Amino acid sequence: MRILHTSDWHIGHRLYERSRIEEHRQFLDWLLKMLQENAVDVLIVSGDIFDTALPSSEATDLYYQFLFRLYRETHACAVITAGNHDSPRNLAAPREFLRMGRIHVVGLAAEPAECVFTFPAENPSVAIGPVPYLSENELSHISFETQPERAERYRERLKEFYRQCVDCMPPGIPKILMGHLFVHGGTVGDSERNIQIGGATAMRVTDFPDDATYVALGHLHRPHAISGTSYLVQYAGSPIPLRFNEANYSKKVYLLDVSASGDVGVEEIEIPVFKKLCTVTGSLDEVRSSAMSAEWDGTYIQIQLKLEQPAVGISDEIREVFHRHGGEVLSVEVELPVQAAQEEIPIEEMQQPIEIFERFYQERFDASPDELMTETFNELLQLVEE
Ligand SMILES: [Mn+2]
Repeated sequence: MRILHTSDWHIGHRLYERSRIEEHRQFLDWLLKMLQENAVDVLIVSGDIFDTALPSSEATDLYYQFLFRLYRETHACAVITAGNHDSPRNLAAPREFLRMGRIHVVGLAAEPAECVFTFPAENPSVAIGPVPYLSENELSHISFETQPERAERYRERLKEFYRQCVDCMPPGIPKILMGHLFVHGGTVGDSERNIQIGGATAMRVTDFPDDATYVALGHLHRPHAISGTSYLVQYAGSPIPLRFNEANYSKKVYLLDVSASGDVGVEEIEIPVFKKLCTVTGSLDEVRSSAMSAEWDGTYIQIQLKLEQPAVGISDEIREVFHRHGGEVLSVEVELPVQAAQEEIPIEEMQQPIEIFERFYQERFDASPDELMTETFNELLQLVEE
């Protein structure tokens, strides 16, 4: 059984007001070719199909055109879940209709049994558990519950949900679970909205059932695996960089070869770069000279400019010089010298949270925290530790 795992398409995304629709169009064309060339049986997309809950007609059109071509030009089925960016109701609204085209969409899931699909229809050789993003807001309200208690309750609920989902699957066949959530140990960028790192919306990798075969995650935008289980648990990442700092690693999809006995072969397929994103850092002279010394055709550029003092009109000048060389500057960030030199202390050298707090306070407010402040911090710390 060949399964292709991808996630976090974020169709309709804009970067500094620039539409990314052409990049998404090229990605989906490329994906279709991959599905054909590799004779993929099931495409799984682990959430964040769209960038917003109410995507534009252009974004919606591109998505449904892709699904139509998937149906007509490949023999693949698809399993698609909602992520935290999607409206689960809107995404799943046409599900009965899409089912006729071998496309299964799960938006909201009240019951684990709703998250079980088997392929092929006759004589299934793999079960897929498309668990969508489950909002913490769906937890019933408990008065006087602390945030850590709530986070723990959420985690228990997810764990139980996955357990029951696997229990609903036919025995003896490989079990592929999907999820759109933060798993402890994951590498976080800055474009994944609405995750409370290390707090709520987080699971431990060992919370997934022992008898899973593979966990196909979405939510974090860098493709990477989380260690700690006997089977693979990995994020596919977003197919296009959603921020400049996502442009310095390759984007991927995972092609899985799942044998009847549950062995999983994984091939990482690198996604081509459809639009170059580049960050240029340096002094004004350095930035000017890099504008002139390279080919910038069609590149989106972010400038991190180091200045000795504020300078008026500098960003227009920089935009202009890159523009003359074919590049488009989307953002100019100016970095000015800070008053006091801030030496960096490696985190591992600071044993006590209170030391870190005092240091932070000193740097931020140029004074030591008073007794009340220190006391409050300690109280807070104790709460967190409990
Ligand atoms: Mn995402």
